[in-house]
Amino acid sequence: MHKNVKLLALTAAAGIAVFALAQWPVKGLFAQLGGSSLPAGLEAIVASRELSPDDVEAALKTYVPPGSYDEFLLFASGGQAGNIEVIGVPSMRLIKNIPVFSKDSWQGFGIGDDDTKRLFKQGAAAGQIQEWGDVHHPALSLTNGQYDGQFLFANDKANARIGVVDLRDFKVRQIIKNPLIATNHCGAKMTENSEYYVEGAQFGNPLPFTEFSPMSKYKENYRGLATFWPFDRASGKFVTNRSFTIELPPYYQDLGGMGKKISHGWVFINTFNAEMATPGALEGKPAMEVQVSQREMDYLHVIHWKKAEELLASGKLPTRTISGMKVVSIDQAVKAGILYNIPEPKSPHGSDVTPDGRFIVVSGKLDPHVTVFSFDKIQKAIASKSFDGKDPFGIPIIKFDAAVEAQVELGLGPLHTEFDDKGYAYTSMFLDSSINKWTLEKGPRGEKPWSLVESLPVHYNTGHLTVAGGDTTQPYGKYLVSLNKWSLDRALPVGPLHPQNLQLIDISGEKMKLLADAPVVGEPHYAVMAPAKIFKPWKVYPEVGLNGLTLKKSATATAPGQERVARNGKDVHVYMTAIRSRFVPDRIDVKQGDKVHLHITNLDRAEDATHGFALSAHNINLSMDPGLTVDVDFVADRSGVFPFYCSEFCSALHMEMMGYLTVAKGN
Ligand code: K7E
Ligand code: CUA
Repeated sequence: MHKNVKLLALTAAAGIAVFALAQWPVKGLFAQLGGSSLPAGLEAIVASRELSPDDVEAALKTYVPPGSYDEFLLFASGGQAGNIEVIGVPSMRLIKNIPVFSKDSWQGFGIGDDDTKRLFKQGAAAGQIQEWGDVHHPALSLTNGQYDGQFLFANDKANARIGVVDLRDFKVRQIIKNPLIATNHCGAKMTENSEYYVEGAQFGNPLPFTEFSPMSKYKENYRGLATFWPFDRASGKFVTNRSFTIELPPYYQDLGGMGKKISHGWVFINTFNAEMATPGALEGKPAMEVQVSQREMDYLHVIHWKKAEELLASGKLPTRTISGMKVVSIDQAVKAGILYNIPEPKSPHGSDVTPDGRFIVVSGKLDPHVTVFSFDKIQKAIASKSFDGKDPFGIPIIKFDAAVEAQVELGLGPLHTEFDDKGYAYTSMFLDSSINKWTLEKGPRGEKPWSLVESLPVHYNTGHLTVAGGDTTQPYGKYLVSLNKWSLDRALPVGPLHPQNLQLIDISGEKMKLLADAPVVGEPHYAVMAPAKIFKPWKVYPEVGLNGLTLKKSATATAPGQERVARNGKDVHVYMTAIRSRFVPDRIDVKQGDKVHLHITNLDRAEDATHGFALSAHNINLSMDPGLTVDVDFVADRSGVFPFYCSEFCSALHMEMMGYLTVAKGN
């Protein structure tokens, strides 16, 4: 069956080639396949759909026959939708949504269950539960600088939080909130062996942000920072009480490039607003966009975190505790030789380290070049104290000329850079709406070093791009996805809010080739892409009665035959099981004012036998994957009769999988 499909596709390609020979200028694939005969019908399809040879080639390259799988998985940030979308490549089909900071009623995430309540509580900001997030930078866990398929991390720019997704079940296990800062950005990058997740602030604020200080004291009292959160692979969690933070000036810390191989132990975080401007439009101040673009240069922070870690371990680096966080002051960081600045051109954004760790590529949004710094030169400049004075906070400024390796003119609005397996670099050009391919120190096909090779238009205003493994020590290459901010005419009109547009680009050949448009939900920022085969997710949970958050046997798991209702004063505990196609018990009779604790165990062991639990008029929908025990608490505060039912169509008798909650009037 499978073989036949492939055979058909091949014959189709061959056949189309003949047709193409007759109709269009002959190119690539068609030239190679010419001479075969065209199966009946295919010629008509190509003609009626008005497909060009390029279209047909793209179709054949992206077509994944029914029942077959994609080669890569793309984890794309859903931006202010607060989620991560898992997309198959090359088909660009949405395979899964992972809710991280925002609710998702399909997965019963945040729709009443105790586990999400606990998670959201971990992620409370200034004491308030936040039910959404702004995901910018997903990151995969690394072993020796390469994706290991175990964990996925995502930052929430809006609330300076980080979520950990366990890739055994593609679910969030932990949300941490940085108590010092309101917003983050540079995060979502892991060190080479997932030792630390590095979180940088975005907008300056007093430390902590919950202390008021007037804007007029911005320079004195506002700060930025970089927090190093140690990740413990065994527990799959951040060990928050072992974190350390390096205080930074109140420039806006933006993206960070993580050192690799020879530069392992260092992180390179760019900043903007070295002007330290503050808003005040009504007081006659120019707009922030004007104030923040005054200077020719901002600063790239160069941080030796490995040395900080060592000095902290031996007690040689003084810290103070703020809001429970261990903070190294700017002064101490400078004194210890772990913090430097390098000037970087106008409105910097991306900071990306080459796979060999030798170069750091920085893009200034308002500079037509990308600037390439050499790690080796930075080391030499530090050793020889090749400094250009200090910034207002006493941080030594490494001489630009001493650190720069090359400036490559690419065009307008360069943002982010990634690398392929052949030695090319690719930069997203926001203003030019293109992906620009360029050479590093060697042109893989003999091109000039440090030079633009090719520019491919994208639609439109690309933000990030991602190459498969493009931020690791060993990129896979083959595919590149451009994550575009505007879509304009790229999708059928569906009202004034357009879908955002991802575009799949084939980078395996000499020329880049646009293969597909893929509209997505939410604002796409960064994405990471890895071969599907590195992931080994469970098909069902390994045992029955697991708690979905701890993955340990739940204290409230209920074995078949053990279903019961236990009343303790006003607390009513219901130990329920779900199995195709019934709930036991299927009637819950309580009095108004009772506190109901439902504990539902899905006893099914079959793959995909998920049950739901939707309770009318109580804002509750649970999702119980096979093996899970899910808990929910609520007060039966209104009298009445409330049906509950399974909200996953699980069997032929799914419609009958129901019950009633009856609430008698209290007195
Ligand atoms: Cu360029 Cu927040 Cu990564 Cu968006 S950031 S594009
Ligand atoms: Cu269980 Cu439908």
